[in-house]
Amino acid sequence: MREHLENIKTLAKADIQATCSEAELESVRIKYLGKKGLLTGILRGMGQLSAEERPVIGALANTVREEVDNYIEERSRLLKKMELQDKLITEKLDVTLPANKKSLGRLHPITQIENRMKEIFLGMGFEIVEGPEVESSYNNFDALNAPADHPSRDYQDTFYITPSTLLRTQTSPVQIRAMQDREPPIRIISPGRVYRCDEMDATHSPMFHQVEGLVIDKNITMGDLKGTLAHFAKSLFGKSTQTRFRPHNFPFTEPSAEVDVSCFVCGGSGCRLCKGEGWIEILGAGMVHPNVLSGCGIDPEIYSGFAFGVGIERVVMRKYNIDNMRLLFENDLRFLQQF
Ligand code: 2NL
Repeated sequence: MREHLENIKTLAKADIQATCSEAELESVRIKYLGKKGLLTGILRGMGQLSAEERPVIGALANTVREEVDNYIEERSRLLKKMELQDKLITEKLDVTLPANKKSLGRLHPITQIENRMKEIFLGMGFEIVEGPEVESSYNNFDALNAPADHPSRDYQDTFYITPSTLLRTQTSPVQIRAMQDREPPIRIISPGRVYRCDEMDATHSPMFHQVEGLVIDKNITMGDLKGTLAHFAKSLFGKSTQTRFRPHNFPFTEPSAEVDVSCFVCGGSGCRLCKGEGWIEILGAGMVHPNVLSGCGIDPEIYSGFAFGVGIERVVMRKYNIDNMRLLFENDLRFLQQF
């Protein structure tokens, strides 16, 4: 019996040392110390022993039981310690790793340039005025001295809503409203969306953006127009930018001009951007036609004024050397994130 108990102790010790987890250890505990366990069985069978043997074997069995119990506890402590160490290694957190960058987003290049233009004109004392994109054909054409047969009035070129309402083809009607409503002096710019019946291609879009400007006062001359646009060009493209006026014709201005700026890449010597010209066209401008003034209730004998219009997309494309207008409207972040 003594030998049997010693064997059980040795076996239990080996079993305990072979366990790798608390769960395994628990099943070993049940195998030896559980209700139907090997040691429990022996302690239960003590009654069959002789009176001399009983206390000796009983004491030994209890010692073995205590020893097995101690082994289990010792093993349990070790397993817990190993488990913790394992966790510390596998669940290691490197707090020095750089955090995931949160992208802040930015303004669309058209909005950026529009804001810059507003800033420049605000600096010269202009007021920003906005107006409706759905306009009367009177404000969009008649008030601007467009003859009845002017090609821009054509249904092919303008989005009409009814014969007398349309999507504005420029922001001039905003300035017409200002002249109808106010007394000079007037010094305003009107930025916004405009619409023309054009197929989307590399240089056209049925919707684009414009900033128009208007100054009406006594003694306003072409000199004021040139000075204003020269300052605008230098502010937008750099101090050394030169401005050139070429004669042109608009129904709403007389005289009229197309305005070029010296190429901001080559400075005027000729390069790929300006196609060897040294100059880049960015504006249309002129002195407000007397018919336009009188049509809005302003006496052209007392007042004179200048007006100009600039397409924002065109400036953005020139400034950043973008060869396809579609890129500005596709909202591909890989493109937009460059600005
Ligand atoms: C262009 C450039 C221009 C105007 C717009 C204007 C507005 C009023 C009266 C007179 Cl209320 N003119 N705007 C003047 C010259 C040019 O736009 O290339 N347009 C086709």
